[in-house]
Amino acid sequence: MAIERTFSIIKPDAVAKNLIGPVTTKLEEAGLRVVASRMTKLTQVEAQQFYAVHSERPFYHDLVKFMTEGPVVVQVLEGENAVKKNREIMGATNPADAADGTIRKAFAESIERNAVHGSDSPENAKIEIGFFFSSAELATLTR
Ligand code: IDP
Ligand code: MG
Repeated sequence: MAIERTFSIIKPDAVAKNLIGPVTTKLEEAGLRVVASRMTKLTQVEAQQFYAVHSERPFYHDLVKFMTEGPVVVQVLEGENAVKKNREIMGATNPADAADGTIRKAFAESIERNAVHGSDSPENAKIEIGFFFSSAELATLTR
């Protein structure tokens, strides 16, 4: 398996609870390397566009509100099988279903306020990385 990249967001709930370090440690301990990282506050339009795939879902409006309530950390993670590895260390969407040792089991409050986002496929990882990081910026930051 070649080295792959995925996209991660440390969501407003986790940032507000001072958990940037502990969340990033879990990612690093899982074998993922942070190759780009930036704190930002999503605008309503950014959150709407980022989660456009969920626009018909009943939770969409609240999700956009949550994702814009405070700063987030957007990251590019690199490693073998990074997309799958990140999904594993994140845990299930609903923390009640998340396995022991996962980020959501340890830090998430609810199915909505669940600490982290992670791309669900290599194709979406590319799209999501491109949403937040320019290719010039990534080229500069790559080891
Ligand atoms: P994922 O983040 O595990 O990939 P998705 O189904 O893609 O889960 O949902 C995106 C985000 O929308 C979730 O991480 C969570 O913040 C929110 N969400 C998903 N399902 C629900 C729900 O049933 N109620 C409230 N919020 C939800
Ligand atoms: Mg998803």
